[in-house]
Amino acid sequence: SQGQVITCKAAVAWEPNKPLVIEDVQVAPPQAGEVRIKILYTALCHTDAYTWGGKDPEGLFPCILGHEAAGIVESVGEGVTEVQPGDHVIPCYQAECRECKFCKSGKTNLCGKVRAATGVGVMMNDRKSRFSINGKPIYHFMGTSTFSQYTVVHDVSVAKIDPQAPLEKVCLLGCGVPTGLGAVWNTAKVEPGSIVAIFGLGTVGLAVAEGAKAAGASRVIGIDVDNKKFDIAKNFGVTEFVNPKDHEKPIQQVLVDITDGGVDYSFECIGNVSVMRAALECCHKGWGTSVIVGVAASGQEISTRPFQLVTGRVWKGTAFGGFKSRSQVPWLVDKYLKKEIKVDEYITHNMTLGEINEAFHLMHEGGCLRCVLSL
Ligand code: NAD
Ligand code: AHE
Ligand code: ZN
Repeated sequence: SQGQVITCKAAVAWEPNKPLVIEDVQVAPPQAGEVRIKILYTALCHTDAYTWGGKDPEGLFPCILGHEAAGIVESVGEGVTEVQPGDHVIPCYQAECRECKFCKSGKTNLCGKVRAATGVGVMMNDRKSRFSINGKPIYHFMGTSTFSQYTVVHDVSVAKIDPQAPLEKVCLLGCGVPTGLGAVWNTAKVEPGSIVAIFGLGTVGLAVAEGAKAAGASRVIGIDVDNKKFDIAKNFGVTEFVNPKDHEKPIQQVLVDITDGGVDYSFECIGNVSVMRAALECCHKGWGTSVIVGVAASGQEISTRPFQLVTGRVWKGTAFGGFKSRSQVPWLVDKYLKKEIKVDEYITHNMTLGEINEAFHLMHEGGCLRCVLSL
């Protein structure tokens, strides 16, 4: 099939909030600097639901969503040297070219090489999509579009991994788990003995808990509106649970009261701007740092009294946990193979691509962390 158009099944989002439709999609061959991947497994992340829900200012329709996946390289375009057909890979929505101003700064994992194209659903070369249905173009999403049996991505967005790793598990290392671990290890740099608060105990929040435990945090306080989360959260390192609904006082006050003045580090893993404010304001005066991980809807803005920052609290954010994708995803896969990080524990459901709409519904149920679809 190299050099040929492939027709395969993909879940197409025609319009915001309308059920995805499994369509026969034509996937063009990879051009220079591009890689065509046979996707074998993809999970659903809350960000897919956010874009599908019309809340993403970069959301374009019709598109093929999906960004947490694993597969095998089918073919490569001209000039691609780092992967070849047969390689096991994880697509990375945060690219790493190692040449741009961002990559060379040593200060960030963000990469500037292809971001302008991935933000508008096309490929860099010709600013066109490689997906079409009977000649009608379908937009890419986040430079990954993994809800398709075949996808085309930029070579700077492909992490080559150990072929012994089970793809049906390590697909999670494409987003949620690294984001939570990295928020703790790379962005906040939590020290042993720290008090940590985590708002939102989905996959991202639980990975923050796992990272905090590994970093030697003395207390890991999980905050969620769903009581069912606590039993699950204990297995990931959460030591205390607070449900804001059980309290009359603002949640930041509750946390300040139980921590002798506030937490050392807090993480917002929901995407709710009023919770982001609470997460900042529950931090200890003088040094407490709050990391925004959740993605807020279009038009939403954060606010607090500037005095919160004047008195030493720090507000930060993180994308993909600050991990350099092509370099560090293979390292995370190796850590999983050595049983140094969890992955299996976040997978609560397994389904097929054809059941993707049910999988999206499951995301709103407390019992679902990650649902992995086989393609
Ligand atoms: P999820 O839906 O599985 O988890 C969210 C949790 O928040 C749920 O347990 C829910 O009960 C809880 N919650 C909702 N409202 C709450 C409230 N007001 N107070 C307390 N808890 C509340 O989502 P996820 O897949 O874990 O993703 C979490 C967030 O992180 C999303 O916004 C997602 O878009 C974002 N995200 C960001 C990055 C990044 O790189 N920055 C990467 C992955 C995901
Ligand atoms: N498109 C949105 C922002 C979405 C967003 O912030 N995405 C995160 C990853 S979420 C993964 O589940 C991210 O990495 N952002 C950095 C980047 O380069 O996109 C908007 O508001 O426009
Ligand atoms: Zn994600």
